[in-house]
Amino acid sequence: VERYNPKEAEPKWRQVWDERQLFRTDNADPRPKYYVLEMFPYPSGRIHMGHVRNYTMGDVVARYKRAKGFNVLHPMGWDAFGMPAENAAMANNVHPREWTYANIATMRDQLKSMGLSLDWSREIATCDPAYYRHQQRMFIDFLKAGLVSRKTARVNWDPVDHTVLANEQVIDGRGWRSGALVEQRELTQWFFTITRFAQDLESALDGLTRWPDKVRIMQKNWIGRSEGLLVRFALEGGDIPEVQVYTTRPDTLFGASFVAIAADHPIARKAAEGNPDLAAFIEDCKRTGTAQEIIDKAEKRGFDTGLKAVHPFDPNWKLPVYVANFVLMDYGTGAIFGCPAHDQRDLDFARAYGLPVKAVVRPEGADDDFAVSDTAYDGDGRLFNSAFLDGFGIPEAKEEVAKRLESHERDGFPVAERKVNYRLRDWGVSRQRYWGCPIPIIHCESCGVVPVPETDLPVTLPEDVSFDVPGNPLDRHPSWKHVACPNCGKPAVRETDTMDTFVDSSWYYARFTDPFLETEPTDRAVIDRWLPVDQYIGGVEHAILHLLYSRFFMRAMRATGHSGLDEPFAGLFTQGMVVHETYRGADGRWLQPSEIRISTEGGARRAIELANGADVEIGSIEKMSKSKKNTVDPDDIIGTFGADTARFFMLSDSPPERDVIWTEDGVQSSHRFVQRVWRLVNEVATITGIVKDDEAATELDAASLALRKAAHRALATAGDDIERLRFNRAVAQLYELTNALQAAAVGARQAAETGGIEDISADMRFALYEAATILVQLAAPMMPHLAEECWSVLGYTNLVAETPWPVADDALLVEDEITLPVQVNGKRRGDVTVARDADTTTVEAAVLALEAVQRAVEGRPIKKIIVVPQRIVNVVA
Ligand code: ANZ
Ligand code: ZN
Repeated sequence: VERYNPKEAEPKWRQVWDERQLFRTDNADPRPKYYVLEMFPYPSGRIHMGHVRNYTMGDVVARYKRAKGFNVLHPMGWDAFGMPAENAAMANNVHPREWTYANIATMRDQLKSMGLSLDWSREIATCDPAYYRHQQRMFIDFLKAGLVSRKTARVNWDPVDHTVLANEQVIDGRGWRSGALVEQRELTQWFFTITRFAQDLESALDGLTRWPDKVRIMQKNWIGRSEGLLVRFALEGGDIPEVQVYTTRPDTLFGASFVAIAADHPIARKAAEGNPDLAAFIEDCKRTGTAQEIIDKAEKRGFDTGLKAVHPFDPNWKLPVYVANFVLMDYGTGAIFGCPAHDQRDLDFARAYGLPVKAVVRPEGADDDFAVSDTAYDGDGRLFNSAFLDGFGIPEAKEEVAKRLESHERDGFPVAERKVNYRLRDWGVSRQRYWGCPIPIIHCESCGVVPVPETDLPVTLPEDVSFDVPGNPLDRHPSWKHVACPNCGKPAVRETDTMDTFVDSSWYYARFTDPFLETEPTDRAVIDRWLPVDQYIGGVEHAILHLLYSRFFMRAMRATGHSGLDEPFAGLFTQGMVVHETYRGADGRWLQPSEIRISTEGGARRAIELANGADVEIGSIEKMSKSKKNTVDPDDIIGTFGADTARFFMLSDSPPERDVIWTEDGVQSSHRFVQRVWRLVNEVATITGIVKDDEAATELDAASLALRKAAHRALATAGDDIERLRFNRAVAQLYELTNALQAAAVGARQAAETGGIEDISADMRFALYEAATILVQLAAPMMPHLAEECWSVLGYTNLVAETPWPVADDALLVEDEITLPVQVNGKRRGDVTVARDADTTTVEAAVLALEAVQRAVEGRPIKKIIVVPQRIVNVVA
């Protein structure tokens, strides 16, 4: 046969699928539903290998579930708002919309060339007013339900992108996109009150059993639940009577050596009046970021206010009160008591300011002079140096302190109160950018904040904007923001902030269930049937933000009647990255894989630069990235080898949760497999012709039976592997079946050479044809184009993509032979293979016939043979 030509076959089959609308999903289809979704792409320009891997995995699941009889929803869209479009506008003077839609067009074609079984009729782009009008509607619904708030807050300001960043978008003190050092600014911002659901977001994680543990742990840590105590300390030396601190370690109260408050704590502000040095210190503190990481790394600094805090268990014990840079205003109460012996931050602080360090918890077995020097002790142990707590364990001591202070009153109120705290903050969604969803609010001098009436939605972005100066183009647009107040009709201004693009991606999966609906974001009946997404697949880099925001959104949508569910994603899979070797030329330039050639001489790999023949340094294997130039363009691979080869390679080389190393050899070998399957299926078709099911013999000869067993075993195992997303193992099954089928086909051909093809037994023809059929069906989710081509070679007139998944015959899955170890006088001499149900006499005869046994017996008389059924045989001579 001719070589398989993907360039011809692939577009042909895609057209057939298209014409038959095979992957269009009907919401009214009564079959059980299966919703498989991959994280939708940002239209950055071109797809990369990470996309190829992600979407191939999802497509295998979609095609498999479709064959298993599910009504599958497998949609695709574009996370289309965001800064890069504006950056491109600034750099190349092209409108963000044009840039975005041009990229979408390119990437859509690229994705289509992969042969993904997507329902393209449901495609959405988040920058389309037909999408974001519903987001604006939900914003208003959330606002009315108290799930949106407007607060003045100190925010992270990116001086390069000229926008606010969420804490999560500040990495090592720098903007996650621009890399610029983040500054602090005081701004009025819109927030989603995600903290309302903190407790539920945390506790519901336990029910997400089909999520990776690591993702659940990351979310748990992010939400950061802690159980503690609010303790009131009386203050002396000023007008303010007391300060309330939050502590999770009330057991360490007898080790307290100071009280510290945040720079923007009201007491600090008050104390700074008439104390210019303190005022200057406070100003200085505010310049460091609000993100936890920045604070953890900064040097601990403080300023003594002169105030004294009275220890709650000893009126004569006075603690100094500092303003400290490591205490945050927006956590707990913005005030702490410091216990240096048992908290590292407090210890660093105490050492810097010469404060006492008194240990009150010591590990089991330590003696009375247990002390800490440079490292705080935060381990387990027993209380000492602690009055009535001496000898208590930590939990008991915590409980005792809580109980005593709770029942102790000052000025008619308990001195302490138990409190569960969360590290989670409300989600600031205001962005001072153009290319985002406008926040549908109008500010009126008389009426205040007025939501845009539903009939006026969507609030669309103006087209005529400029990007020649920094700042928000919406804000400086001459007319866009000036409107009449919907309430009183007086001149008013629009909100010029747009929403964080994470809002767009927090509900797109819900919109996919009915993207045609114009009047509402979602249809309750439809969304509640489709959601949760059965299998969500994407990168682990979204483990916290995107997934947490989506979980919040589902809850908020439920609270406002847009859905009846809490959790958007029942199953989550986080795939590994695509990595590749890096190359550097003699002058240190990064080189693309296509710019070099590798040769192997005497076992050593050497690389040269194609352009000049110079030596190239082969560097470490790293995530494909433009900066290191170690990328391979999916278009090149698909153009050269076809989509099926690229897909197959992505599935075959390593477990899907691990990184896969892209290598030229790997791609070549995947392509050889494509060709091999093609030749093999053609060979089988030639030998067998079309074999009908009813030609199955009841009693097959041994070789035919063995082939049938191999095929059914591969079928059962691979199906199970795909269910569990163990794609590389499913691939291994495909290889095994191919080997078995090839061996059988060669054997049959040899037998036929003496006679003619017509001399191949009916049994074998049946088994070959069946095995080839199963092989093609197993291959179909992974290499869908090749599978269709092979399917028609086998004479099937329908499409493999519309053929139900074959059912493995249980009778063929049982192993009916068994191998038992054989011992002679207690020493292992060999194995015997017998029928599973063989009787003792048969087993004995088979054992005695073994050459190894005869040699070991050396002619001595056999005293007895002990057969332990299914286990072992012992010969006593
Ligand atoms: C006394 C103490 C002694 C503390 C000790 C810890 C160890 P988590 O578990 O994360 O909730 N803290 C409270 N509010 C703070 C704020 N606004 N800024 C900085 N630190 C703050 O942490 C709770 C602990 O962090 C609290 O318990 C408090 O210090 C500190 F041996 O109180 B602890
Ligand atoms: Zn008004």
